[in-house]
Amino acid sequence: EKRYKIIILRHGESEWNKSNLFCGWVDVPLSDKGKDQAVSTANLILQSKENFNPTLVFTSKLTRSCQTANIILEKLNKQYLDIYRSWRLNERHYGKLQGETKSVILAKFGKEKYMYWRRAYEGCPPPSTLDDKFCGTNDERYKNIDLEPGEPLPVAESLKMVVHRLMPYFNNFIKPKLIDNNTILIVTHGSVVRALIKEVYQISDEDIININIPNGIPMVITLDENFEAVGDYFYLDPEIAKIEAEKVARQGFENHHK
Ligand code: DG2
Repeated sequence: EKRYKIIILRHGESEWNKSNLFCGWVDVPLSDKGKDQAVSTANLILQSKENFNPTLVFTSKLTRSCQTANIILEKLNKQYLDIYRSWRLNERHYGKLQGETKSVILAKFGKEKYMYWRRAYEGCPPPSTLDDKFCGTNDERYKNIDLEPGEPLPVAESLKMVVHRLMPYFNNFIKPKLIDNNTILIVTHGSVVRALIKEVYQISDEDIININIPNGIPMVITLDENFEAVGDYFYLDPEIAKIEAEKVARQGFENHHK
């Protein structure tokens, strides 16, 4: 039978992942470690027994995702592949938290609120404003983009809001492309990976809270010809993915003065 493969990943470590800042729509580049992670990502794809052959690429409009995809394609010797970039694959807009240090927000608002904003399905951070220097939305790359009539660009989003802006793009744009391109590569962000697997695997609002996405480790989603999930998703390096996902979960809680 026909099987479609989606190789999806969160970009490599960004400068702000490294310094534990809420990033969202702020356009921060990869750290040196993030660039190395992108090379490792490509090696995982090349070394996989499944002989993955991605023929089309999707990224967000944010530099850290574009950079990661470019490095992967260079390593795969596939720099000629077409790339589609959409704001619908952008990280969740983190509202007023963008530019703030995670441990500071945790100390100021407490664990419950901090984890609600980071991980609850309906947890929406306080909104930013278009004149905030860290808002990110008011940038030329978001002029003339695909918006439904009356659909505003976000100034704060919950994971649920990401699902709502992502799924029309996945269903109406990505799925038809899967028919001609058996295997695609999507380089995106933590919240977008969570949003997509929540929908594809019908993960409950409670269970999605505990899912953290590591930087730069490819995850494989297999769909049948009706775009239904076949088996579970898996990481190409499950051991490292588990260790790194636990670190993401602990972000903000670690003691920096040790
Ligand atoms: C991180 C996720 O997004 O932060 O916006 O700070 O995937 O673009 O690095 P990404 C951010 P957490 O939700 O894990 O705190």
